[in-house]
This record gives sequence, C-alpha cells and structure tokens, in this order.
Amino acid sequence: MERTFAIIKPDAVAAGSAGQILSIIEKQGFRILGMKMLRMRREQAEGFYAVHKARPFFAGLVAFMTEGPVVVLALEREDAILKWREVMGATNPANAAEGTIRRQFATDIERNAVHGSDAPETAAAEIPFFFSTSELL
Ligand code: 3AN
Repeated sequence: MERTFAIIKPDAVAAGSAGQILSIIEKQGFRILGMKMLRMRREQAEGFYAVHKARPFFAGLVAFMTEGPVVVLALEREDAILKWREVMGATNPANAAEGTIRRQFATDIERNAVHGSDAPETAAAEIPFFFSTSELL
C-alpha cells in the first residue's frame, strides 16, 4: 500500500465539481485517509509550492491557490502516486487523455482542477504539510 496527497483546487471546488471528483477517487479504489476543506493562506501556498518559487508562474499560482476553498486529501492505494497521476491526467488539460479528471474539469495549465504528489518523497512531505498523524484514519 502507498500513500499520496491530493488537492481539489479552488477552480473545481468553485465549479461544484468536488463531489464528482471525490466519487472518481472512490471508484478508482483509493481509500480516503484524511480529508478537509480549507482556504490556504498565502504563506501556506508559498510554502507548499516552494519548489516552483523561481518559476514565472509562481505568483499567479499562489494567487490562484488562495482564491477560494480547496479540499485536501490523503489517499491510500496500491501504486497510489502513479495511479492518482494517471487519473488526474497531464498538467496541461490540452494534453490530458480522454476520461482523466483534468480533461473533464480543468480550464488551463494553471487552473487545472487537481494536484497530486509526483514521488514518494513528495507525498511524504505533502501529507504532513496539511495533516497531523491523528487526522489520518
Ligand atoms: P503537476 O501539478 O502536474 O505536478 P507541476 O508540479 O509542474 O504540475 O506544477 C504545479 C502547478 O503549477 C500546476 N498544477 C499548475 O497549477 C501550475 N503550473 C505548472 N506549469 C505552469 C505554467 N506553465 N503556467 C501556469 N501554471 C503552471
């Protein structure tokens, strides 16, 4: 069993798509270990996306991620990291395969509906960024 970290981003929550995305997550066999809705503070978004600090899209990304509520999730499944990235689809929805979440719900490369950890080290850092051990059931 492997764990991954996911976010239903402000665009998808505002569009009323959180329920449909959660339904896909459950149908794809992920167990929800932790889930909460929150609005990220600026420092929180900057910290979460610190690896992208030097990128030209950083300021826009932080503004987007703080514009409204998100749903953060700790998920468990066999091959959770790879599987969740497969279910999400490519970062740019224009390149996302048919049937993926981003193909269905994303607007563009920035407003792309969902986040997922890209490696075991990332998941191991991202889950405790939002959840304490006692919040993972
Ligand atoms: P992913 O979310 O697929 O792992 P990353 O880690 O490369 O993609 O990018 C993190 C987030 O930064 C993306 N989900 C997207 O919201 C935003 N982003 C990435 N590349 C761009 C870009 N070229 N222009 C605007 N936003 C971007």
